[in-house]
Amino acid sequence: MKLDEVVISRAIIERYTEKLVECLDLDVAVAGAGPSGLVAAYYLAKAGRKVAVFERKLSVGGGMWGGGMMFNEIVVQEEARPILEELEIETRSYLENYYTADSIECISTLTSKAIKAGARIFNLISVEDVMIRDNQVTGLVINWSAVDVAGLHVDPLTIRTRFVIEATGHPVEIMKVIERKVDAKLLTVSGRIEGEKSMWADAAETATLMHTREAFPGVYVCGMSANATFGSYRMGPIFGGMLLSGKKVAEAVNRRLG
Ligand code: 48F
Repeated sequence: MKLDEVVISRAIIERYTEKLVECLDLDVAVAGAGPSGLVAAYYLAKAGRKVAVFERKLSVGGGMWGGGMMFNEIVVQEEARPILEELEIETRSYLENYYTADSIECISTLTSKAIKAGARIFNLISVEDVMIRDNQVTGLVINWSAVDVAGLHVDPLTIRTRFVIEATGHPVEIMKVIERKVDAKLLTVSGRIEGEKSMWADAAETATLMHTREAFPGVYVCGMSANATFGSYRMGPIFGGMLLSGKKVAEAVNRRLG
C-alpha cells in the first residue's frame, strides 16, 4: 500500500491535538522534566491522577543525562535505591551507602515508566506564567519554546490544574514569576525566594527533602527548585535527594487531592 504524506501529517496533528486538549484540565501540572519532575509524574500517574509534564527542551531529563561533568554515571545513596529498583534501573554498589547507575538508563527508563503509568509529557513547551484566582495558583500559562527563543510576539495558551509542581531546577522559574508578578508573599521565611547556596552534598540532600513542600498556595516545589526556593545548598551529581523529593511531592499532592 502506498504511503500518503498528507495522511501522515493529519495523523500527527490530530493525535497531538487530542493529547493536548485532554490536558487542558489537570489534577497536577508539572513544570520541568528533570529527574524530580519525572519521578513526581510517575508516582502521581500511578496513583491514578491526571498529570502532565511541560518541558522547555527537546529532550527530557534535565541535568541527569550528563552525570557529573559529562561522565554519564550518577551516584545515589541507600535511601533512594528502592526507587531505582522499583523502576527496574540497575544500580551497582560502590562503597557502603554509595551506589552508581548509568544516567542514560536512569532517564530513559524513568521517562518510559512515567508515560506507561499514564503521565503525559510535552516537550518543547515552556511555562511562562501562572494563572491566579484569589491568591491561589490555578493554572500554567504555556507557549512553544520556539516562540520564546525567537522572541516572537505570540500570545500563550493556558492549562487549568488543581496543583502545580515546580520542578524547573536551579533557575526556579515558576517561583520567580510568582515572586515578580503576584502581589503576595511566598511561604518562605522572608516571603521571597531565599536563593540557592554553594556546594554541600550532605546538607543539601537532607534539605531537599525538608524543603519539598508547598511554597505558594497551589504550588509545590521539588528537586533543586525546593532548595533554591527555601535557601539551601546544591549537591552536584548525587541524585538520591532528587528522586526522593519527586516521590515526596507526589505523595503530598496526592494527599491534598483527596
Ligand atoms: O535541572 P533539572 O534536572 O531539575 P531537578 O529535577 O534536578 C536537578 C539535577 O538535575 C541536578 C542537581 C541535583 O543533583 O543539582 O542539577 O531539580 O530539570 C529541570 C527541567 O526543567 C526545565 C529544564 O529544561 C529542565 O529540563 N525547565 C526549566 N524552566 C522551565 C522548564 C520552564 N519555564 N518551562 C518548562 N520547562
